[in-house]
Parts: sequence; C-alpha cells; structure tokens
Amino acid sequence: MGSRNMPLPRGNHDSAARLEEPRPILNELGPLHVVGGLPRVNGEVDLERLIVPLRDRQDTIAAWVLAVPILRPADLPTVGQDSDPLVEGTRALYQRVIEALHARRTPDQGVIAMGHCYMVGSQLSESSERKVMGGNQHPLPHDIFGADITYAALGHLHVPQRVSGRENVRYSGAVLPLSFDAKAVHHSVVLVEIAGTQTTSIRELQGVRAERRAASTRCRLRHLAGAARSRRWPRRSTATPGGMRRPGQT
Ligand SMILES: [Mn+2]
Repeated sequence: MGSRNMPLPRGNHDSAARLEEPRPILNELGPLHVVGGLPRVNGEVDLERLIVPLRDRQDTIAAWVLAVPILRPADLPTVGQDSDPLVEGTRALYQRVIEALHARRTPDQGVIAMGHCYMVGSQLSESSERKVMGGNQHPLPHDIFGADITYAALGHLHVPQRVSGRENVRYSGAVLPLSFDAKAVHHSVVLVEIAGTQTTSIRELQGVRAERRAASTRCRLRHLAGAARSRRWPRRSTATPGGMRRPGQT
C-alpha cells in the first residue's frame, strides 16, 4: 500500500509514559503514530486517537487502523454482571472504537485492527512472555474481531500463528529469539496486501535474520563465578541446530 503512517500502540513491555513523552515530536517528524496508555479526554476514552488512517501512494485513505494498546482491567468499560468483565469489557471497548471508525470511513476502505492481547487457544512461549489480562485467565475469543475487520494484526505472543484457524487474525510473532525455547521458532514477518475491504495476499516471509542470537555456554559453575570476578568470560559455544545441550549432555 505504501502507506506513510505507522501506528505504534503500546505492548505490556513498554512504558506508557516513555512512549507518550516524545509523541508530539515523533508525530511531527515522522510517520509514527504512537499510542501509549489508553488516551482519555475528560475521563472519556479519546476514540479519535485510536483511529489512524492509512494512505496509499496517491495520498488517498485506503484503510483505517484501530491502534489499540495493551488494555488493563481499569481501561475497560463496565459490562453486565453475568459476563466476564475482562473479556466482554475488551469486546465492548473494541466495539466502541469500531463504531467510531465506521462513522468516518467509506464502505470501500479496509479496517485493520491491532491488539496486544492473549487469544483463546493460542500457543505460548512460557519462558519469555509475561502473563496479561488477569494472569492469562481471560483469553479473548477470536470473534472480538468480527466480519467487518479486514485483518487483525496482533502482538504479544512470540510464536507466529493464526488465531482459531482464521487467516486474517494473526500474531506475526517476534523477529528476535527472546528465550532459549524460541531458538526452534521460525522467525518471520507477515506481509498483508489488501484491496478495499478484502485481503488479497497474506504471506509469511521466512528467513528473517535477527542480529541478536541465542547462544549457549558450557562450563563448570565455579569457572563461571571465577570468570565473573576476573571479568573474563568463558568461551562461548553457539548451540547446535535442533536445540540446546542440557547440563551434562555433550
Ligand atoms: Mn507482550
């Protein structure tokens, strides 16, 4: 699409204040549209700041993005007592943003939802992901992103995956190995092309080369302690394909 805008909503590893502080400068200098904490005006959610137009090379608005940051329980609207307040509160908030977006868009413009969240049935990387939304006890169902969503670009989980088998609801995954169990993961990015309200192509681009790599170190503990004291580090050996050696393995 060649858009000049790049929405950047906050994940749970980011500081909302640190993202918000340079926001005016970033918005002025470049294409970044930063959303730190859930924006509010006079106590109400500032829906306008969560809606970002994507312009094509002709400078026409081709699609809109719901740039929703990681949501905390305090961000969510109150829902009926019979329903899960975190799941249905999240659904209600997305619904409000989508309704505000529909009031602005024309029927031929696509809708791309962003979210930093934990979805039902998704694959975790236990050692590198922090638990969100009540300790992962309130996974979100895929139908939070309904038929009026062209594509949902999700963050938080490090393994690239579709959600509930839907091609157009995905985690692109982390491009860096963030723990040793991520060494076996194929890091990738997802290239999505859309025309109007439909996706025309969704491709996982494999072979993303990260500069930072996981490496294993084999040595006796007393040597490691001695090296730390002398500031000399033991020789590092990169892990063999197929995983790390466990202690005692050769
Ligand atoms: Mn996260």
